[in-house]
Amino acid sequence: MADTTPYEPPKIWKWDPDSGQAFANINRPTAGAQHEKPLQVGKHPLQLYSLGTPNGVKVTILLEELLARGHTGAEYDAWLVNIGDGSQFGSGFVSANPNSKIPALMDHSTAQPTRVFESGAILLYLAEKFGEFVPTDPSERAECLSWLFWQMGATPLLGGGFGHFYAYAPVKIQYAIDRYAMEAKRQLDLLDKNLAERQYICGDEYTIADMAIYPWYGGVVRNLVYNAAEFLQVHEYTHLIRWVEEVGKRPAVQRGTMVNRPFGDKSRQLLERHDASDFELRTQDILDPDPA
Ligand SMILES: N[C@@H](CCC(=O)N[C@@H](CS)C(=O)NCC(=O)O)C(=O)O
Repeated sequence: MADTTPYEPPKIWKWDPDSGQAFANINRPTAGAQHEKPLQVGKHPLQLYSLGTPNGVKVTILLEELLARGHTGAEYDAWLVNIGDGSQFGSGFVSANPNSKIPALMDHSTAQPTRVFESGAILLYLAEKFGEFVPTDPSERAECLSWLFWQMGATPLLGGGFGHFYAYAPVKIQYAIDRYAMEAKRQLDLLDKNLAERQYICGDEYTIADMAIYPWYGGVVRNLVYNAAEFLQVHEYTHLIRWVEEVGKRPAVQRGTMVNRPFGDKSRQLLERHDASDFELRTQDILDPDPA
């Protein structure tokens, strides 16, 4: 348990691997590979290395949406990266993403394989590659990219700020929780007000901005992350709830949120995805059934 007495920072910060911080086993103050491990490569041009967290499922939702629109070139292999055991620090993964965080994409359809990291960059790369889910009209495109970049900048305050101090920190610090609960509610109110006037985040069209924002803010509204729905009084955000329900019903969203998911209901866990039939044939309730 961390010390709760007032903290006077030393002149020079030093890393304490036994600090008792949440995620202390994987976090460290350096970047780069920590062990040798090549990446696995499957049969499709697109190789995704990920985990079914909100950042991971943004990409699998888009890939499933592209396939639903008939883009067979969006077929992909999705490999599970277990960030709890440090797989993000393997040499192969680090060559795909030097930042050591899921998701990472390798596109083998280019002359030399193209690496893409940061979920927002992956969404934009794929949307541009297939000419879908990102508007071409300059004003509409600017609106879409504004909300996409908003999500990438805003959500660390929701997750790394509010979620960390409310749900994960070993001590509850009122100053930190107050600060980030205020910001979390401000963000929820912003989305609610935007969605009071529009069907989707950027207007009438469903875009990569919806796919980026849904996994995080849908998770909060549905109480799937941080167990804070009551604390944040999420029922107040009725327009946001309407949109979450609408997006959540899309078949591609249902499929995308199953990929690389090693937790929750076994019938919704597809640990690796290599073929469209895997959703019917290779979920964990089938591969690893509970004893009768
Ligand atoms: N800004 C990055 C954030 C990615 C991220 O934070 N991924 C987390 C899981 S959701 C991760 O891989 N954490 C492992 C670690 O920090 O070591 C993105 O959107 O791609």
